[in-house]
Amino acid sequence: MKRINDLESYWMPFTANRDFKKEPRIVCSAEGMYYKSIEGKDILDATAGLWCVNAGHNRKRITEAITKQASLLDYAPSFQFGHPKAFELASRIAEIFPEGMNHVFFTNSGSEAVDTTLKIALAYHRARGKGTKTRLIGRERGYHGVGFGGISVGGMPRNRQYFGSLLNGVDHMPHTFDHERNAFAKGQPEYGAELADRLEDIIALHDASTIAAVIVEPMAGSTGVLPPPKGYLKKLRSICTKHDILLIFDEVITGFGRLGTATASDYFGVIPDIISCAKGITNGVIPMGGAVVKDEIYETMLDEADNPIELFHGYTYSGHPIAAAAGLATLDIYKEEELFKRASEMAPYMESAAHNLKDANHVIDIRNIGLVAAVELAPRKDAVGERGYELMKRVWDKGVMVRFTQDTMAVTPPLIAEKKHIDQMFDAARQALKEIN
Ligand code: PXG
Repeated sequence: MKRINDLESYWMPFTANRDFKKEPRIVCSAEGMYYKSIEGKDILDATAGLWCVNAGHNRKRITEAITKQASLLDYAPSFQFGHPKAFELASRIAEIFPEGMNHVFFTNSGSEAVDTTLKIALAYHRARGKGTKTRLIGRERGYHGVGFGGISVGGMPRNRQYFGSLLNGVDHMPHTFDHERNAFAKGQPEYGAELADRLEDIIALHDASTIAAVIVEPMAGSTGVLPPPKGYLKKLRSICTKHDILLIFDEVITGFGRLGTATASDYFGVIPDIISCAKGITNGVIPMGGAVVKDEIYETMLDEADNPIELFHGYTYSGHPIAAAAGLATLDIYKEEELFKRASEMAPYMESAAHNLKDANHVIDIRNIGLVAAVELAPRKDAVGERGYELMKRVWDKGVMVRFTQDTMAVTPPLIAEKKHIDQMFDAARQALKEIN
Protein backbone atom coordinates (compact mmCIF):
# COMPACT_ATOMS: atom_id res chain seq x y z
CA MET A 1 0.00 0.00 0.00
CA LYS A 2 1.22 3.50 -0.79
CA ARG A 3 2.23 5.34 2.33
CA ILE A 4 1.11 8.94 2.51
CA ASN A 5 3.18 11.62 4.19
CA ASP A 6 5.80 9.40 5.71
CA LEU A 7 9.43 10.43 5.68
CA GLU A 8 10.60 7.92 3.09
CA SER A 9 9.44 9.55 -0.12
CA TYR A 10 11.77 12.50 0.24
CA TRP A 11 15.36 11.51 -0.58
CA MET A 12 17.21 14.20 1.31
CA PRO A 13 20.39 15.78 -0.08
CA PHE A 14 23.78 15.37 1.64
CA THR A 15 21.99 13.59 4.49
CA ALA A 16 22.30 10.24 6.24
CA ASN A 17 18.67 9.43 5.34
CA ARG A 18 18.27 6.30 7.50
CA ASP A 19 19.67 7.95 10.58
CA PHE A 20 17.76 11.20 10.04
CA LYS A 21 14.45 9.43 9.57
CA LYS A 22 14.88 7.53 12.83
CA GLU A 23 15.34 10.78 14.72
CA PRO A 24 14.26 13.66 12.45
CA ARG A 25 15.25 17.26 12.97
CA ILE A 26 12.43 19.21 11.36
CA VAL A 27 11.75 22.94 11.47
CA CYS A 28 8.45 24.45 10.47
CA SER A 29 8.71 28.19 10.96
CA ALA A 30 11.34 30.86 11.50
CA GLU A 31 11.67 34.43 12.67
CA GLY A 32 14.80 36.55 13.02
CA MET A 33 17.57 34.42 14.52
CA TYR A 34 15.39 31.42 15.39
CA TYR A 35 13.75 28.43 13.81
CA LYS A 36 10.85 26.68 15.49
CA SER A 37 11.12 22.91 15.49
CA ILE A 38 8.15 20.69 14.81
CA GLU A 39 8.02 20.00 18.55
CA GLY A 40 7.59 23.75 19.13
CA LYS A 41 11.11 24.36 20.42
CA ASP A 42 13.13 27.49 19.52
CA ILE A 43 16.30 26.61 17.63
CA LEU A 44 18.95 29.28 17.25
CA ASP A 45 20.12 29.45 13.65
CA ALA A 46 23.92 29.49 13.91
CA THR A 47 24.30 28.67 10.22
CA ALA A 48 22.12 31.29 8.48
CA GLY A 49 20.25 28.33 6.99
CA LEU A 50 23.07 27.08 4.79
CA TRP A 51 25.12 30.30 4.80
CA CYS A 52 22.33 32.14 3.00
CA VAL A 53 19.88 33.84 5.37
CA ASN A 54 22.17 36.81 5.98
CA ALA A 55 19.43 39.26 6.99
CA GLY A 56 17.72 36.81 9.34
CA HIS A 57 14.46 34.95 8.82
CA ASN A 58 11.04 36.00 7.68
CA ARG A 59 11.90 39.56 6.74
CA LYS A 60 8.63 41.29 5.93
CA ARG A 61 10.21 43.46 3.28
CA ILE A 62 11.24 40.39 1.31
CA THR A 63 8.10 38.36 1.82
CA GLU A 64 5.94 41.34 0.83
CA ALA A 65 8.07 42.01 -2.25
CA ILE A 66 7.71 38.45 -3.49
CA THR A 67 3.97 38.35 -2.78
CA LYS A 68 3.49 41.58 -4.70
CA GLN A 69 5.68 40.40 -7.56
CA ALA A 70 3.84 37.08 -7.85
CA SER A 71 0.55 38.85 -8.43
CA LEU A 72 2.07 41.41 -10.83
CA LEU A 73 4.27 39.22 -13.05
CA ASP A 74 4.61 35.61 -12.01
CA TYR A 75 7.00 34.51 -14.71
CA ALA A 76 8.66 35.98 -17.77
CA PRO A 77 11.05 34.27 -20.18
CA SER A 78 14.57 35.63 -20.18
CA PHE A 79 15.64 34.39 -23.61
CA GLN A 80 14.99 37.25 -26.06
CA PHE A 81 12.52 38.90 -23.64
CA GLY A 82 12.99 40.73 -20.38
CA HIS A 83 11.30 42.27 -17.37
CA PRO A 84 12.38 45.34 -15.40
CA LYS A 85 13.42 43.78 -12.10
CA ALA A 86 16.13 41.52 -13.56
CA PHE A 87 17.83 44.57 -15.12
CA GLU A 88 17.43 46.56 -11.93
CA LEU A 89 18.86 43.80 -9.76
CA ALA A 90 21.87 43.33 -12.07
CA SER A 91 22.62 47.07 -11.80
CA ARG A 92 22.26 46.99 -8.03
CA ILE A 93 24.65 44.05 -7.76
CA ALA A 94 27.16 45.78 -10.04
CA GLU A 95 26.95 48.81 -7.75
CA ILE A 96 28.24 46.88 -4.72
CA PHE A 97 30.55 44.39 -6.46
CA PRO A 98 34.15 45.37 -7.30
CA GLU A 99 34.93 48.23 -9.65
CA GLY A 100 34.77 47.23 -13.30
CA MET A 101 32.56 44.16 -12.73
CA ASN A 102 29.30 45.43 -14.11
CA HIS A 103 27.63 42.48 -15.82
CA VAL A 104 25.59 39.74 -14.19
CA PHE A 105 24.45 36.45 -15.74
CA PHE A 106 21.67 35.06 -13.56
CA THR A 107 21.37 31.42 -12.50
CA ASN A 108 19.25 29.60 -9.89
CA SER A 109 21.92 28.24 -7.57
CA GLY A 110 25.57 28.39 -6.68
CA SER A 111 26.30 25.22 -8.63
CA GLU A 112 24.85 26.75 -11.78
CA ALA A 113 26.69 29.99 -11.09
CA VAL A 114 29.98 28.10 -10.92
CA ASP A 115 29.35 26.13 -14.10
CA THR A 116 28.39 29.41 -15.78
CA THR A 117 31.69 31.04 -14.77
CA LEU A 118 33.63 28.10 -16.23
CA LYS A 119 31.68 28.17 -19.49
CA ILE A 120 32.10 31.94 -19.82
CA ALA A 121 35.86 31.56 -19.28
CA LEU A 122 36.11 29.00 -22.10
CA ALA A 123 33.85 30.95 -24.47
CA TYR A 124 35.71 34.20 -23.77
CA HIS A 125 39.12 32.82 -24.69
CA ARG A 126 37.68 31.25 -27.81
CA ALA A 127 35.98 34.52 -28.81
CA ARG A 128 39.31 36.34 -28.61
CA GLY A 129 41.07 33.79 -30.79
CA LYS A 130 42.66 31.85 -27.93
CA GLY A 131 40.66 28.67 -28.31
CA THR A 132 43.52 26.47 -27.06
CA LYS A 133 43.00 27.85 -23.57
CA THR A 134 40.64 25.17 -22.28
CA ARG A 135 42.10 23.76 -19.07
CA LEU A 136 40.50 24.63 -15.75
CA ILE A 137 42.47 24.70 -12.52
CA GLY A 138 40.80 24.23 -9.15
CA ARG A 139 42.18 23.48 -5.72
CA GLU A 140 42.22 20.56 -3.32
CA ARG A 141 39.52 20.88 -0.67
CA GLY A 142 37.62 23.33 -2.90
CA TYR A 143 33.83 23.19 -2.97
CA HIS A 144 32.16 24.56 -6.06
CA GLY A 145 28.75 22.96 -5.88
CA VAL A 146 27.58 19.73 -7.41
CA GLY A 147 27.36 20.25 -11.18
CA PHE A 148 29.85 18.26 -13.26
CA GLY A 149 31.92 21.42 -13.78
CA GLY A 150 31.89 22.24 -10.09
CA ILE A 151 32.85 18.76 -8.90
CA SER A 152 35.56 18.54 -11.55
CA VAL A 153 37.35 21.67 -10.35
CA GLY A 154 36.30 20.94 -6.75
CA GLY A 155 38.60 19.09 -4.42
CA MET A 156 36.36 17.24 -1.96
CA PRO A 157 37.06 13.55 -2.66
CA ARG A 158 33.64 12.17 -1.67
CA ASN A 159 31.85 14.64 -3.92
CA ARG A 160 33.87 13.30 -6.86
CA GLN A 161 34.63 9.64 -6.33
CA TYR A 162 31.20 8.22 -7.13
CA PHE A 163 30.65 10.14 -10.34
CA GLY A 164 32.93 8.83 -13.02
CA SER A 165 35.75 10.57 -14.78
CA LEU A 166 34.33 14.11 -14.66
CA LEU A 167 35.57 16.89 -16.98
CA ASN A 168 38.93 16.29 -18.58
CA GLY A 169 41.67 18.89 -18.74
CA VAL A 170 41.35 19.81 -15.08
CA ASP A 171 44.18 20.12 -12.56
CA HIS A 172 44.31 21.15 -8.92
CA MET A 173 46.53 23.36 -6.78
CA PRO A 174 47.32 22.24 -3.25
CA HIS A 175 44.99 23.36 -0.48
CA THR A 176 46.20 25.93 2.01
CA PHE A 177 45.51 24.10 5.27
CA ASP A 178 48.65 23.87 7.38
CA HIS A 179 47.80 22.69 10.85
CA GLU A 180 51.37 22.60 12.09
CA ARG A 181 52.21 26.17 11.28
CA ASN A 182 48.82 27.84 11.56
CA ALA A 183 46.77 26.09 14.27
CA PHE A 184 44.55 28.49 16.25
CA ALA A 185 45.40 31.40 13.96
CA LYS A 186 42.98 34.29 14.28
CA GLY A 187 41.80 35.59 10.92
CA GLN A 188 44.15 35.02 8.00
CA PRO A 189 46.97 32.63 8.85
CA GLU A 190 50.57 33.86 8.64
CA TYR A 191 52.00 30.96 6.69
CA GLY A 192 51.28 29.61 3.25
CA ALA A 193 51.45 32.47 0.71
CA GLU A 194 54.14 30.47 -1.09
CA LEU A 195 51.55 27.77 -1.90
CA ALA A 196 50.27 30.10 -4.62
CA ASP A 197 53.58 29.51 -6.42
CA ARG A 198 52.51 25.94 -7.02
CA LEU A 199 50.26 27.40 -9.69
CA GLU A 200 53.45 28.31 -11.55
CA ASP A 201 54.43 24.62 -11.48
CA ILE A 202 51.06 23.64 -12.95
CA ILE A 203 51.42 26.30 -15.64
CA ALA A 204 54.94 25.09 -16.43
CA LEU A 205 53.59 21.56 -16.81
CA HIS A 206 50.63 22.33 -19.08
CA ASP A 207 51.73 25.65 -20.63
CA ALA A 208 49.69 28.82 -20.17
CA SER A 209 48.42 28.57 -23.75
CA THR A 210 46.26 25.59 -22.64
CA ILE A 211 44.84 27.09 -19.44
CA ALA A 212 41.61 29.10 -19.39
CA ALA A 213 40.97 29.81 -15.72
CA VAL A 214 41.80 29.22 -12.09
CA ILE A 215 38.88 28.95 -9.69
CA VAL A 216 39.11 29.22 -5.90
CA GLU A 217 36.91 30.14 -3.00
CA PRO A 218 38.62 33.21 -1.54
CA MET A 219 37.79 31.63 1.82
CA ALA A 220 37.18 27.90 1.52
CA GLY A 221 33.91 27.34 3.39
CA SER A 222 32.44 23.88 3.03
CA THR A 223 35.71 22.08 3.52
CA GLY A 224 35.79 23.37 7.08
CA VAL A 225 36.58 27.11 6.87
CA LEU A 226 40.07 27.86 5.57
CA PRO A 227 40.82 31.57 5.42
CA PRO A 228 43.53 32.27 2.84
CA PRO A 229 47.09 32.76 4.14
CA LYS A 230 48.22 36.37 4.13
CA GLY A 231 49.41 37.38 0.67
CA TYR A 232 48.19 34.19 -1.02
CA LEU A 233 45.34 35.63 -3.10
CA LYS A 234 47.44 38.58 -4.30
CA LYS A 235 50.02 36.11 -5.57
CA LEU A 236 47.38 34.07 -7.37
CA ARG A 237 46.11 37.26 -8.96
CA SER A 238 49.50 38.29 -10.26
CA ILE A 239 50.37 34.81 -11.59
CA CYS A 240 47.04 34.65 -13.45
CA THR A 241 47.52 38.12 -14.91
CA LYS A 242 51.08 37.32 -16.00
CA HIS A 243 49.92 34.22 -17.90
CA ASP A 244 46.66 35.57 -19.32
CA ILE A 245 44.61 33.15 -17.21
CA LEU A 246 41.25 34.24 -15.81
CA LEU A 247 40.90 34.23 -12.04
CA ILE A 248 37.47 33.17 -10.80
CA PHE A 249 36.45 33.72 -7.19
CA ASP A 250 33.64 31.48 -6.05
CA GLU A 251 31.85 33.81 -3.65
CA VAL A 252 28.70 31.76 -3.20
CA ILE A 253 29.32 31.87 0.55
CA THR A 254 31.34 35.06 0.92
CA GLY A 255 29.22 37.29 -1.34
CA PHE A 256 26.78 39.66 0.36
CA GLY A 257 28.43 40.39 3.63
CA ARG A 258 29.74 37.21 5.21
CA LEU A 259 33.17 38.76 5.80
CA GLY A 260 31.77 42.19 6.64
CA THR A 261 32.11 43.53 3.10
CA ALA A 262 29.94 43.09 0.01
CA THR A 263 32.44 40.60 -1.40
CA ALA A 264 35.54 38.77 -0.23
CA SER A 265 37.31 40.41 -3.17
CA ASP A 266 36.66 43.67 -1.41
CA TYR A 267 37.77 42.28 1.94
CA PHE A 268 41.08 40.92 0.62
CA GLY A 269 41.68 43.75 -1.85
CA VAL A 270 42.06 41.34 -4.77
CA ILE A 271 39.82 41.67 -7.81
CA PRO A 272 39.22 38.53 -9.87
CA ASP A 273 37.89 38.43 -13.44
CA ILE A 274 34.67 36.56 -12.65
CA ILE A 275 32.74 36.04 -9.41
CA SER A 276 30.11 33.40 -8.78
CA CYS A 277 27.50 34.26 -6.18
CA ALA A 278 24.19 32.91 -4.84
CA LYS A 279 22.71 32.33 -1.35
CA GLY A 280 22.71 35.80 0.28
CA ILE A 281 21.68 37.38 -3.03
CA THR A 282 18.02 36.76 -2.05
CA ASN A 283 18.57 36.04 1.64
CA GLY A 284 17.97 32.41 0.66
CA VAL A 285 14.26 33.08 0.28
CA ILE A 286 14.03 32.28 -3.44
CA PRO A 287 16.72 30.30 -5.27
CA MET A 288 19.05 32.52 -7.28
CA GLY A 289 22.69 32.81 -8.27
CA GLY A 290 24.82 34.74 -10.68
CA ALA A 291 28.11 35.01 -12.51
CA VAL A 292 29.43 38.56 -12.36
CA VAL A 293 32.05 39.42 -14.98
CA LYS A 294 34.53 42.16 -15.73
CA ASP A 295 33.49 44.64 -18.38
CA GLU A 296 36.25 43.46 -20.69
CA ILE A 297 34.85 39.92 -20.74
CA TYR A 298 31.31 41.04 -21.49
CA GLU A 299 32.42 43.50 -24.15
CA THR A 300 34.76 41.04 -25.86
CA MET A 301 32.02 38.42 -25.97
CA LEU A 302 29.60 40.89 -27.57
CA ASP A 303 32.17 42.35 -29.97
CA GLU A 304 33.62 39.06 -31.14
CA ALA A 305 30.46 36.95 -31.30
CA ASP A 306 30.11 34.86 -34.45
CA ASN A 307 26.35 34.69 -33.98
CA PRO A 308 23.74 37.26 -32.91
CA ILE A 309 23.42 35.24 -29.71
CA GLU A 310 26.84 35.61 -28.18
CA LEU A 311 26.55 33.06 -25.35
CA PHE A 312 24.69 29.79 -25.88
CA HIS A 313 23.84 29.37 -22.25
CA GLY A 314 20.98 30.19 -19.89
CA TYR A 315 18.27 28.72 -17.68
CA THR A 316 14.49 28.83 -17.93
CA TYR A 317 14.49 30.62 -14.60
CA SER A 318 17.47 32.97 -15.16
CA GLY A 319 16.49 36.31 -13.62
CA HIS A 320 13.11 34.96 -12.46
CA PRO A 321 10.83 37.90 -11.56
CA ILE A 322 10.09 36.66 -8.05
CA ALA A 323 13.75 35.93 -7.33
CA ALA A 324 14.66 39.36 -8.71
CA ALA A 325 12.06 41.00 -6.45
CA ALA A 326 13.46 39.06 -3.48
CA GLY A 327 16.98 40.14 -4.46
CA LEU A 328 16.04 43.81 -4.65
CA ALA A 329 14.30 43.76 -1.27
CA THR A 330 17.27 41.89 0.22
CA LEU A 331 19.78 44.45 -1.08
CA ASP A 332 17.58 47.22 0.35
CA ILE A 333 17.77 45.59 3.77
CA TYR A 334 21.54 45.09 3.58
CA LYS A 335 21.97 48.74 2.68
CA GLU A 336 19.48 50.35 5.04
CA GLU A 337 20.49 48.29 8.05
CA GLU A 338 24.19 48.45 7.11
CA LEU A 339 24.38 44.73 7.73
CA PHE A 340 27.81 44.22 6.18
CA LYS A 341 29.26 46.82 8.54
CA ARG A 342 27.38 45.26 11.39
CA ALA A 343 28.94 41.89 10.58
CA SER A 344 32.40 43.40 10.62
CA GLU A 345 31.69 45.02 13.98
CA MET A 346 30.49 41.74 15.46
CA ALA A 347 33.36 39.72 14.00
CA PRO A 348 35.88 40.40 16.83
CA TYR A 349 33.33 39.30 19.43
CA MET A 350 32.70 36.08 17.57
CA GLU A 351 36.42 35.56 17.14
CA SER A 352 37.02 35.66 20.88
CA ALA A 353 33.94 33.56 21.66
CA ALA A 354 35.18 30.90 19.25
CA HIS A 355 38.77 30.95 20.49
CA ASN A 356 37.53 30.62 24.07
CA LEU A 357 36.78 27.02 23.17
CA LYS A 358 40.48 26.36 22.75
CA ASP A 359 40.68 24.35 25.96
CA ALA A 360 37.43 22.44 25.48
CA ASN A 361 37.45 18.65 25.03
CA HIS A 362 38.64 17.31 21.68
CA VAL A 363 39.36 20.72 20.13
CA ILE A 364 42.48 20.71 17.93
CA ASP A 365 42.05 23.91 15.94
CA ILE A 366 39.90 27.03 15.72
CA ARG A 367 39.73 29.24 12.64
CA ASN A 368 37.74 32.38 11.96
CA ILE A 369 37.29 35.29 9.60
CA GLY A 370 34.47 37.81 9.28
CA LEU A 371 31.30 36.31 10.72
CA VAL A 372 32.56 32.76 10.23
CA ALA A 373 34.13 30.51 12.83
CA ALA A 374 35.17 26.88 12.74
CA VAL A 375 36.05 24.56 15.58
CA GLU A 376 37.88 21.42 14.55
CA LEU A 377 37.79 18.30 16.71
CA ALA A 378 40.20 15.41 16.77
CA PRO A 379 38.62 12.56 14.79
CA ARG A 380 37.89 9.28 16.53
CA LYS A 381 40.20 6.46 15.61
CA ASP A 382 39.09 4.95 12.28
CA ALA A 383 35.87 6.98 12.36
CA VAL A 384 36.46 10.38 10.78
CA GLY A 385 33.35 12.53 11.10
CA GLU A 386 31.62 10.43 13.76
CA ARG A 387 32.46 12.73 16.66
CA GLY A 388 31.39 15.77 14.64
CA TYR A 389 28.09 14.20 13.69
CA GLU A 390 27.34 13.30 17.29
CA LEU A 391 28.20 16.79 18.44
CA MET A 392 25.91 18.33 15.82
CA LYS A 393 23.02 16.25 17.19
CA ARG A 394 23.86 17.17 20.79
CA VAL A 395 24.00 20.86 19.94
CA TRP A 396 20.63 20.56 18.20
CA ASP A 397 19.20 19.00 21.35
CA LYS A 398 20.40 22.12 23.16
CA GLY A 399 18.45 24.32 20.74
CA VAL A 400 21.17 25.41 18.32
CA MET A 401 21.63 24.50 14.65
CA VAL A 402 25.28 24.21 13.59
CA ARG A 403 26.92 22.65 10.50
CA PHE A 404 29.57 19.99 10.48
CA THR A 405 31.97 18.98 7.76
CA GLN A 406 33.45 15.78 9.09
CA ASP A 407 34.82 16.83 12.48
CA THR A 408 34.79 20.56 11.91
CA MET A 409 31.92 22.64 13.22
CA ALA A 410 31.11 25.81 11.28
CA VAL A 411 29.27 28.70 12.87
CA THR A 412 28.02 31.26 10.36
CA PRO A 413 25.04 33.12 11.83
CA PRO A 414 22.82 35.66 10.11
CA LEU A 415 24.52 39.07 10.07
CA ILE A 416 21.89 40.38 12.51
CA ALA A 417 23.32 38.16 15.30
CA GLU A 418 23.75 39.85 18.67
CA LYS A 419 26.29 39.05 21.35
CA LYS A 420 23.73 37.03 23.31
CA HIS A 421 23.17 34.78 20.28
CA ILE A 422 26.87 34.24 19.81
CA ASP A 423 27.19 33.37 23.50
CA GLN A 424 24.33 30.90 23.19
CA MET A 425 25.97 29.16 20.20
CA PHE A 426 29.32 28.65 21.84
CA ASP A 427 27.87 27.82 25.26
CA ALA A 428 25.84 25.04 23.66
CA ALA A 429 28.93 23.77 21.85
CA ARG A 430 31.03 23.87 25.03
CA GLN A 431 28.40 21.97 26.97
CA ALA A 432 27.96 19.37 24.23
CA LEU A 433 31.73 18.89 23.99
CA LYS A 434 31.74 17.93 27.68
CA GLU A 435 29.16 15.27 27.04
CA ILE A 436 30.69 13.34 24.16
CA ASN A 437 33.68 11.08 24.19
N1 PXG B 1 30.19 27.28 -4.35
C1 PXG B 1 30.44 27.41 -3.05
C2 PXG B 1 31.68 28.10 -2.61
C3 PXG B 1 29.51 26.94 -2.12
O1 PXG B 1 29.76 27.07 -0.81
C4 PXG B 1 28.13 26.21 -3.95
C5 PXG B 1 29.07 26.68 -4.81
C6 PXG B 1 26.90 25.55 -4.51
O2 PXG B 1 25.77 26.29 -4.29
P1 PXG B 1 24.32 25.58 -4.41
O3 PXG B 1 23.38 26.75 -4.33
O4 PXG B 1 24.26 24.91 -5.72
O5 PXG B 1 24.21 24.62 -3.27
C7 PXG B 1 28.34 26.33 -2.57
C8 PXG B 1 27.30 25.79 -1.63
C9 PXG B 1 28.07 23.89 4.13
C10 PXG B 1 27.30 24.03 2.86
O6 PXG B 1 27.53 23.45 5.09
C11 PXG B 1 27.77 24.86 1.87
C12 PXG B 1 27.11 24.96 0.67
C13 PXG B 1 25.93 24.26 0.46
C14 PXG B 1 25.45 23.44 1.47
C15 PXG B 1 26.12 23.32 2.67
O7 PXG B 1 29.24 24.26 4.17
N2 PXG B 1 27.66 25.77 -0.29
